[in-house]
Amino acid sequence: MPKALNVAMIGGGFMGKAHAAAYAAMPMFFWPAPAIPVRKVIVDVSHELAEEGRVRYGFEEASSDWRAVVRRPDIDVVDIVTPNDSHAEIAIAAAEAGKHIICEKPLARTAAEAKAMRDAVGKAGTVNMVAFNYRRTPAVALARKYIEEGRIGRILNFRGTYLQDWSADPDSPLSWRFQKKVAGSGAIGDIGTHVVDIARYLVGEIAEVCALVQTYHKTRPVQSGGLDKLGAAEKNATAARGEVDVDDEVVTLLKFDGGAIGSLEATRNAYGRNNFLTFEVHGTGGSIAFNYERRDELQVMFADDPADARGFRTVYTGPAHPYGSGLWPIPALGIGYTETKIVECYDFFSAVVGGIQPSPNFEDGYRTACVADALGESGETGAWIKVQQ
Ligand code: NAI
Ligand code: SOE
Repeated sequence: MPKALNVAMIGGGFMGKAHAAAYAAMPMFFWPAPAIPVRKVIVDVSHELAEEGRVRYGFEEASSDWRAVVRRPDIDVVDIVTPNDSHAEIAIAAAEAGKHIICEKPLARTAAEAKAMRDAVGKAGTVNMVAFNYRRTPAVALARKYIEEGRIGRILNFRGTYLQDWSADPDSPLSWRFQKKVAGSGAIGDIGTHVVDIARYLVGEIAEVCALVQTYHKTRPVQSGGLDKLGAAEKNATAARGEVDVDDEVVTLLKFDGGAIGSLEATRNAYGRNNFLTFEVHGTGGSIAFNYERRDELQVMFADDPADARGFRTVYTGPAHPYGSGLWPIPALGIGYTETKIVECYDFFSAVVGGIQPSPNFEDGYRTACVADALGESGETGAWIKVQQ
């Protein structure tokens, strides 16, 4: 039987729900499971919230003291699903206590914070992962497989977008995602980093950026409560307004270490776009296109297709593709957000049991944070900025 490993999950909001669902479901999909994640303790800011999370998400215990919990000898894994300002403090304490850590993205508010986290897990020698789950969509992993196999040839260009509209309304609430001291940055860190992670996964390190960064709505109505209601649930034009000190949108050119070029756009103000995370990769041997809103599908064109059959084909992911053995038995039954988190959970526990570092780990999270910092600096100065590495 797989070994049971005790998880302490810090935070019980949107990602608390996603991670708890993945802990419960992972062994049902991937069997034999690398380990059985035991939902041991959930921590939130108050005992009432933690207790609600315990009942709702199936944890054995509830606590409002993460410092005490991460030191407990019976805890194997610390899962950080709090807003960005607490990632570093919790992760460093968990590393010092010798725990394996999975931390939500962005790894931290700045590259300096991310570096301290990377150094702490390096010193501890424990397994660490940053939860950029979109690269675990089977179609995205399939794109990587084609690229690794050389089927797209040498990569010339990467074009990535992440477009949402949940904050397009200027009266949608000012949550922690619009406060620099909590979030670090706006669209850059929140969603741009997902594209950076995919770009690094598929193409390699980003060497230089030249970005335009805009904040369209400088104030928003202050939101009640700590949970981010992500725009739609509370629109109150009469509430007191607070200052937005993060970016709404970033548009950038990219130069990669390996010689490829590209672009990235990220905004949460694009009316009509929901979770429009897309990329197109052009190589000397073909092209690949993906849109998360149609995440069962990968569009592929191979340059050596017969002349009378040239064009994109649609590959529906299924058992023949990455993670297919654990997911559903027929292509296009439907991959959802939860499946990406189940796969992430599977890869994380496989790494813990196998004693290897998964990818993306804190080193990757740090490098992505360096790109995010460079985007912010380029937006301010208007200059091409070399990414610190
Ligand atoms: P949320 O606002 O829905 O929930 C945050 C939770 O953390 C709340 O329960 C809050 O009370 C709790 N919390 C805050 N400070 C705490 C502390 N010091 N100790 C214990 N609990 C604390 O936030 P959400 O959307 O779940 O975001 C959490 C993290 O996950 C962020 O870093 C965010 O960027 C990331 N995220 C990642 C996604 C992905 O697709 N990988 C999707 C959504 C969020
Ligand atoms: C809000 O933009 C958000 O919840 C991000 O924080 C997540 O990372 C993204 O996956 C979904 O949208």
